[in-house]
This record gives sequence, C-alpha cells and structure tokens, in this order.
Amino acid sequence: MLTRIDHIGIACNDLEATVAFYQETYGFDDVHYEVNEEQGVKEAMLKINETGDGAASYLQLIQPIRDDSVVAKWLAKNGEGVHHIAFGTDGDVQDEADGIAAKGVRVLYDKPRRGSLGSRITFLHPKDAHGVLTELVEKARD
Ligand code: CMX
Ligand code: CO
Repeated sequence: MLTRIDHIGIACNDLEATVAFYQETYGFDDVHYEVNEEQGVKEAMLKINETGDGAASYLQLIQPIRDDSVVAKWLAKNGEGVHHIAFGTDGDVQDEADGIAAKGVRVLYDKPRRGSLGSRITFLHPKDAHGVLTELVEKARD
C-alpha cells in the first residue's frame, strides 16, 4: 500500500544555495546529504515531518553531477523546479510496482535501485501518469 508522500524531488543548479534558501526561508534544518552516482546526482534530504507509518516526508533537493544525468537533461529543458513526486510503500516496492504495472503504467526499472537513506526505489513513466514523474520508495528497514 502507498502510505505517505515520501518526498518531493526538486531539481536545482546549486545545491548549497538551494538548501540555504529552504533553511533560511522556512526553517527546515534537518538535512541529510548524499551522492547517488548511479542516478548522477548529489542531493539533500530535508526532513519535514514524521508520518503515521513510522517513516517521514522530505524535500529532496537534487543537483546533477554529470552532464548525461537525466536531471541535467531536465534542467536544461525546464530550469529549476519540481522534478518528481515520491510515494512511500509500507511493503515491498517491487510488489507495489508490479501491481501498478498490471494497470498499464510503465515501470522504468526491472528491479528496484538504491535511493536516498538506504531506500529501494523505482519510477513510473510520466507519460503514463498524467505528466508526473512518480517514484515509489521502500524505506530502509530499521
Ligand atoms: N516530469 C514530467 N515529465 C517529464 C519529466 C519529468 N521529470 N522528465 C521527462 N518528462 C517528459 C518530457 O517532457 C518529454 O515529454 P514530451 O515528449 O512531451 O516533450 C518526455 O517525458 C520524454 O522526456 P525526455 O526529456 O526525452 O527524457 P527521457 O525520456 O530521456 O527521460 C525519464 C525521462 C522519465 C525516462 C527519465 O527522467 C528517468 O529515467 N527518470 C527516472 C530517474 C530519475 O529521475 N532520477 C533522478 C532522481 C533520483 C532520485 O529521486 O533519487
Ligand atoms: Co526522488
């Protein structure tokens, strides 16, 4: 089951400046940084709130680290802004993806890949989801 908004992915040109904006403007001070080489991004996860399923909701600020990353391509076309939304699952993310694929939505990965904070992630094609790139997230087990 999808139980939360896990995060909203926001593409930016300057991670440090964008984190500073969210901290100074809104006071979101709980920040976790990491680099995801496979996805071609460096990122900051800003925790917004805990959720009822024992997980949390975040803003995921992402800056490309390579010209050939999908986020670099997206930024060149659209400029900074909301890139994707991510729903959190309470169970196995592949089971969730299989159920959604059976409804005719293209799942982009054959099997889940590594996401932020040790999560397992996959993506749904925006053209099958009314224009929204949608990520599914299974948080790391405690
Ligand atoms: N939101 C909505 N629509 C999008 C989109 C997005 N983020 N990215 C691309 N599209 C649309 C484009 O506008 C384009 O539409 P038109 O044909 O009408 O112009 C179409 O999808 C194809 O876009 P493209 O620029 O040719 O891009 P690609 O097909 O090469 O890549 C996608 C699109 C979704 C397959 C690719 O972005 C992808 O694999 N995404 C999943 C991985 C990812 O986003 N990683 C970064 C985040 C990592 C994380 O969250 O941890
Ligand atoms: Co994401």
